[in-house]
Amino acid sequence: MVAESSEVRPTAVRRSASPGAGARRGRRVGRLAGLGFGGAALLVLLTGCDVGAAFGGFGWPQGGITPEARRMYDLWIASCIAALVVGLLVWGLIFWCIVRYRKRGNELPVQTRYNLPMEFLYTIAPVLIVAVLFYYTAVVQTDVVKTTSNPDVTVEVVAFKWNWQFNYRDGQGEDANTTASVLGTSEVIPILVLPTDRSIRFEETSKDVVHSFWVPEMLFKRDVMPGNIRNVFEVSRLEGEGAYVGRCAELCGSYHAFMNFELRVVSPEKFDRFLAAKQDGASTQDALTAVGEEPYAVKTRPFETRRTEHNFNQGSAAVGAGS
Ligand SMILES: [Cu+2]
Repeated sequence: MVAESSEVRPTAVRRSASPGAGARRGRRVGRLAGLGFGGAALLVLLTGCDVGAAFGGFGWPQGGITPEARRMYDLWIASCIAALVVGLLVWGLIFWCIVRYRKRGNELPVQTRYNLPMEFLYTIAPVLIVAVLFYYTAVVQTDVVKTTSNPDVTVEVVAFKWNWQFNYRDGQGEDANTTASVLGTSEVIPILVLPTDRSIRFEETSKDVVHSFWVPEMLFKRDVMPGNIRNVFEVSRLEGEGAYVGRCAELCGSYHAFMNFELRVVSPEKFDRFLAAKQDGASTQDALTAVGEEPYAVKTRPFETRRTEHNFNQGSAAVGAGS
């Protein structure tokens, strides 16, 4: 019985040329159609059509406030659609084969081997898919990390355990001068005020260990390194006025979770007035009030650091009380 079913009969192999050819053609046409549809979906999505919103962004955070954030979002959505198209095609073929070629008796089905066009197709198709994904990823990544020679605003981000300082600079690089500065403390969340519709360059440096500057709505974070490393990135513009929480996204010590700041995006006119007030010596809170903004952070608050306590468990008097 076993010997009989595993035996490949020459007649069966020969016969495969005619009935198998139709199935092969159909499958090839199906796969090519899937590829074509996937490519078309990728193109449509990369040109700005937001199908992803209907699917909750396929898990990607929505509501980006920079053109760069939107481009990354579009890339993710397009990649998900392409993956789904390929997935549906493959699942469809699997289930179709399960039903179409289920065991009907002891007769060995048509054996198809050394089918060169088929092997060529399932080697080339994945390579093509990866190449297309790689191409669009490289294009978007290059765009996101691109810097320009003359940004409208340059801000130096100084991270330290466990807070932030934001220095508004009159030029680029270490040699430029700070014209105004915002410094956070344990009691006051630092507010990074920036304008809409202007390109902004962030120059990051750390006083101690590695931190990471992260505003979730920018869909971007970049490590802030100590020493001579000055990490730089730019956003071509901020699109939505409002307040956005910012965080340190690199575990940097025991108070790492307390390193919040607030990004306050205001109109260019308000920003100019805010900066002028700061340069005249006003405090950040006074300057914010002067331009009609909330003086303190609205999206996050200072954490209870308990720095006066000898232990981290206020509810438990026994801990640390014996010394
Ligand atoms: Cu940190």
